[in-house]
Amino acid sequence: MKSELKAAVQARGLHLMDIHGIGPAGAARIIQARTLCTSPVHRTDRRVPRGWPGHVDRRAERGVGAAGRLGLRAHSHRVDRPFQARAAGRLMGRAAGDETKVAEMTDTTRRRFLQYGMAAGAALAVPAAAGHSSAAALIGGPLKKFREPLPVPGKGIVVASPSGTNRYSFTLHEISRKLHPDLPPTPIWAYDDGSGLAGQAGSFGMVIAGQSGTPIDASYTSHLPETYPDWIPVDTRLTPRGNEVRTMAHLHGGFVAADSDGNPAVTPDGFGHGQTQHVHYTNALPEMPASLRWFHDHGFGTTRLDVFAGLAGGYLLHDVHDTGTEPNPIGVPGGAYDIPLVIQDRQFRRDGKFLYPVSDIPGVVWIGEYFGDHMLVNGKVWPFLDVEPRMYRFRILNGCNARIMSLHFGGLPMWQIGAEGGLFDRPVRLRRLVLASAERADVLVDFRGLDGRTLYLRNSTPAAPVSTPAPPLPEVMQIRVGTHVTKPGPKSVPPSLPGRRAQLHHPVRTRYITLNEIAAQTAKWTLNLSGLDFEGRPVTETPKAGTVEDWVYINMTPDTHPMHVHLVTFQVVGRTPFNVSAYQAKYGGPNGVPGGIDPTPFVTGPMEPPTPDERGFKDTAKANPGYFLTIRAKFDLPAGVQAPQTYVHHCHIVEHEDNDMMRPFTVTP
Ligand SMILES: [Cu+2]
Repeated sequence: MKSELKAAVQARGLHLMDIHGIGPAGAARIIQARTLCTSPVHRTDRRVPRGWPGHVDRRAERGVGAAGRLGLRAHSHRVDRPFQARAAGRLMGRAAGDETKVAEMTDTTRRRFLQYGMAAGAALAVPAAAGHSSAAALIGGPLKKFREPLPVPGKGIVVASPSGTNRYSFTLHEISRKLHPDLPPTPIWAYDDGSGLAGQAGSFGMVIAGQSGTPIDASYTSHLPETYPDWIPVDTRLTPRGNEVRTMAHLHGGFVAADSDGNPAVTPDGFGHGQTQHVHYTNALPEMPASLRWFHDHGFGTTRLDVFAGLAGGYLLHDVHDTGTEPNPIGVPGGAYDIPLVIQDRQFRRDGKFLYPVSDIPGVVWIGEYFGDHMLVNGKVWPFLDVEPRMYRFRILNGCNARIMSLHFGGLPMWQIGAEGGLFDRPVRLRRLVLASAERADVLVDFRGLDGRTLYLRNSTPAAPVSTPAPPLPEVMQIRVGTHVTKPGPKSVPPSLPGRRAQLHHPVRTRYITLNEIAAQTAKWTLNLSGLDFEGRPVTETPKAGTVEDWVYINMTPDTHPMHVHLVTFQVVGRTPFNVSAYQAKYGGPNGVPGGIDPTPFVTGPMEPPTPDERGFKDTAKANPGYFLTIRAKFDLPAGVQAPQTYVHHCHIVEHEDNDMMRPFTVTP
């Protein structure tokens, strides 16, 4: 075993000490985990089934028959342990505080913690009660905080230059940047607008600024390597072409034709080295008003890795009301006082590379969730921001793979003026902002009267019923309030806004979609929607173009899942508590509870209305454990786009999405 370890170390170009902040014992654990994963099993060859857009039959050339594929795809008949045991363990732990939390944890949660702790450790003190000593052996600590300024558009974040009128030509390639003064340069994957990215300071470095109502054509040409480098651990059971890099840009929140969406139901193989993806972004109104959307990679089975590697950018739309300038006609801060905050957690190796741990389950590389022990904002580790004592607008995006954050400015009030789908009709006052992966909030914060003070943007564990296995990572960013005001800006928060309250009517149909986790902690660990994996046929969600539907996401797991629907923005109707165990007992099967079964007979209380921050249209919403989430959307297609069009909906914990908590849906004529 020792010589195998050594060989694995050499094969992967690793050194026992090359992981930032950990000692040899921790490193050995990681390398051991990697060693166990050098011969991944091919669970499937992934492609789109016959009859779907994008289907190509390659069985003959690969010599893989349908039967063989089905055999490999067969799910375990072992059903995950009952909901209550795990949820209760989680809740008890949370109530009792961090120390007992680990002791009370169920195996699932403990393993997730240790997975994180092995590599990171510093943020966690795992007590001996957990039965593992490796975390205690970890040494070192996280990097020093608040050493570098926050990159902002035009200063550290590149505002994309068009290559023609309303046209952008991006290349994807690997660059490296120092994300912290004490780290060696970190290799990252980036979208290059042709500028060469000299203006990119960190790992998040690009924003497209567009105008609502004006379409944009874009192309993405891959200059990435043909195969994944050692720091990006692919689980080839989940990918269409093994270790080949196959990327695909998706405009998150885009109202676009299916073939411009960047989704794996249309283009399962994605785009490889030298290939170009061409897209047309409508920016159509009313679907795409002034707002922060984002574009990021959506490679089939590798979204978590490609986004982790850096393939994400901002997509900022302005319109005649919300110009982004100062003075802004809607009475909110603009210009240099309108700042995107893209928050992402990461782990680092000692050589500066991002670290993505691998599973310690034999044959498995994929892990259930990726949590970092360093917080990056706009691509820099724990930055600081100098502000003037006046009002600011922050457009906050949770760009983490899996972390759900409860953000606050140390008790300062926040006024939320919009969410994923654009501005609200009026501001909403908040003290905390709970954002799951891909959720966004447009907020005003007033620093008047705080001259000379140092404040912090902090993160805490979200309150129930939100549930996440994320280890704590409390600090996000430092805010240094100066004493001089260059431009005074708005004096008060505007009483109303030219945005929309989400209020849709007359759903023609209700669809019931279950969220299941199967065979956790085994080699057959997967998650699914409605008991079907991504390739499972037929396409079960088939809304008719132009109609309104209610979709009910029924959470059978102990964790919160942020559910994202492509194409549409939606109204959160509410969340209803129900008896998960009874529903599971009556309808559960080897792949969880199938879809289509109304859980109403199992409700245990009234529907809870949307939270204040869910006032407007959203494209991602939290499905909490113990509840079913009802959303309502109008399934329009862009002008000139004919049904049928196939998109996807999925959990935006990208690890879950990559391991099948994703399904196609087809907008039908
Ligand atoms: Cu999920």
